[in-house]
Amino acid sequence: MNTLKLKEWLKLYFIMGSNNCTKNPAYILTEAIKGGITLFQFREKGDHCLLGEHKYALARELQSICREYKIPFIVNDDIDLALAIQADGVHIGQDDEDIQKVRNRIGNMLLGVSVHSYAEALSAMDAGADYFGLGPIFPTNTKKDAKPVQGLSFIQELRRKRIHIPIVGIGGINPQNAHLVMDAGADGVSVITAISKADSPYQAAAELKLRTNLDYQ
Ligand code: 3NM
Repeated sequence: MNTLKLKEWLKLYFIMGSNNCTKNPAYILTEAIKGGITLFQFREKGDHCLLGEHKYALARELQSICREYKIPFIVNDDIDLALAIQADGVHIGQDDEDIQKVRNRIGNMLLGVSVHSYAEALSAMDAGADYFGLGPIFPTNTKKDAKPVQGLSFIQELRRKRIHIPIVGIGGINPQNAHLVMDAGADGVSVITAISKADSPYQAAAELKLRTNLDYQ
């Protein structure tokens, strides 16, 4: 897909599943969109997550909100779900289905891949990834099996090695530190808690937007 458009989509990348929410997920997503998120990933994973038809129903509900506001809707990991509801894309990790196989199954849909080393980045690119998620940049409690904190240096390393594929940072990103991730060379920031558990998801998204556009000093 067009790289410039993809980079616009990735700027403020909000991820959420029902177990990341202390309020109604549809309400949080709508507020986050109004605050300025540019893409949404449905990630129904971990303790107490919804399964089967309940998961499917929430995906449809959140997808319809994204469609109303013209925000791309990406599904984490669950390729069958993404295909069944015609999502705009999928995001997978290294422990999920083989990247090349996923690319073959989804055709031209957007494909994001989490990578943790230069070697993983090269093979994900070869297999057809459209963008990378790099993390955890800062400490996070949200993902139980997160790798050790990478800091900003992995983003800088990939840029130094002339990897030009779009990159989003993930893990512990909030309005106070988001500008550091952009300064390191990322095209966008992905957040869960900073928006999903904020008192005002609208305000949190608006602050992140301001700071990822680097209007903020
Ligand atoms: N992936 P929060 S860290 C889903 O390092 C996820 O690949 C990570 O949540 C990775 O914004 C992470 O609440 C959790 O820290 C991000």
